Amino acid sequence: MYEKKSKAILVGLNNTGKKESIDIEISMNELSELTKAAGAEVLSIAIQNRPAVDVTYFIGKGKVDEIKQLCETLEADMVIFNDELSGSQIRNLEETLGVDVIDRTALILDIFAQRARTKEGKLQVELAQLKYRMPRLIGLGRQLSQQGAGIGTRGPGEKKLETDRRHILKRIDDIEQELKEVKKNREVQRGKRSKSELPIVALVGYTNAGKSTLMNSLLKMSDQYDEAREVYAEDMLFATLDVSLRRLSFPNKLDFILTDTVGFVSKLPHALVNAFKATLEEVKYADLLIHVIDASNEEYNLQKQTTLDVLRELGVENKNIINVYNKVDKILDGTLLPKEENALCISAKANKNLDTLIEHIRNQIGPDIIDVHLLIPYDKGNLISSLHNDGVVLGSEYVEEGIEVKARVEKMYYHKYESFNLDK
Ligand SMILES: Nc1nc2c(ncn2[C@@H]2O[C@H](COP(=O)(O)OP(=O)(O)OP(=O)(O)O)[C@@H](O)[C@H]2O)c(=O)[nH]1
Ligand SMILES: [Mg+2]
Repeated sequence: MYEKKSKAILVGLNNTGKKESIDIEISMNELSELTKAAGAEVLSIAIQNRPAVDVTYFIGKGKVDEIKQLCETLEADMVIFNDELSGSQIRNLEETLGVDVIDRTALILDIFAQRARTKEGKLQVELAQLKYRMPRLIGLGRQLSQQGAGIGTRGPGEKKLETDRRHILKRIDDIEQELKEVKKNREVQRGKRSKSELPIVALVGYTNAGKSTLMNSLLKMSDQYDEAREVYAEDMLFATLDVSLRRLSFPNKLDFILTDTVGFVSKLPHALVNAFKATLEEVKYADLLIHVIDASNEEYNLQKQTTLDVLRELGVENKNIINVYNKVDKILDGTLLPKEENALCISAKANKNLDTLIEHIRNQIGPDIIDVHLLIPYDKGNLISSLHNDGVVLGSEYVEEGIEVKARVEKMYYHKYESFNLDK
């Protein structure tokens, strides 16, 4: 790893025309979280109000001079821009400021480069990085000439990134070939899985919303719990990069595959979304999506919208979705949350309302017919006759506490009998 922690000044452009913009503030806060996730320290945040982008410096020259001063005073060694810069803007800014300059995209790519673990993940990140670099080679002179260059120049697995255009093109080609192979493999796996005909439920949502925590909690409640099957969940952006699939079974034949995957963030670089399309394909094949929303985050509406935008980009916005408002243990007044159809409030960490979530999942993908083993008390004898209408009675026996019945009921009527089910 790098011995010295980079110290960064963040710069954002507010071109909304309004003097104060909440959007830019939210966006800068997020940039600050991303910077920390990459392992750097945020010294200061600067915003320029300006109607249009400056071709040479992205922001106005006066502001550049101001930031140069700030860099010297605070001893910053890096400036991070909230928007994508061109190669020549990077070069001009670095020449004037005398420190490394990177943009939001390079920052996100850097976090991904640090986190990628599987071969596929690493290849996807490297591909996205190379595609980002190709048109910017001219601007990356300073960073690449430095020893032990930091954020924005590392490749997955600490590999030094290519700097020669011809080599880059060759490498892009090689990676694309390799990814094709990986994809073939994945299709074979998927083929096998679809033969088993288990429905697929995919967790989606903003990064840090609690997807992996929810996966672990559901795993614990299922019949197949084993600590070794837990996935990594941590309080940091992009804790998960690779897809994990786990088979879960619950009583009454609710059997499905749950997938956990990379979270989203606003302005997710295009190159990255493209590179991760193969990974995200798991979402495409899902029968049901669970959209995990961090209800304790003030910006949850914006985060929700961002997730929906990425889903649209992937062409999966029309799937059945259950919205789960997570982390309700952290908020004081859950009643303020929106009342929507197909939505519920849960706490993945404190195991709140997960039973209800499982029933929601059952309603969407569970078997249409449920096998039941009931013990109906004698004073509820009328249920036996309604059972004949709602399903098929397979056998019954009179015992001391009531009538024991084995039957098959249609899912839509199951709620009437649920509390008498001995197998529950
Ligand atoms: N208080 C509280 N914290 C939660 C809850 N669910 C998750 N967290 C915490 O939120 C943080 C992020 O959780 P993860 O499960 O890693 O989130 P994720 O959506 O998988 O995030 P990425 O993989 O980074 O996209 C962890 O510190 C969790 O412990 C919850 O219901 N309540
Ligand atoms: Mg995760």
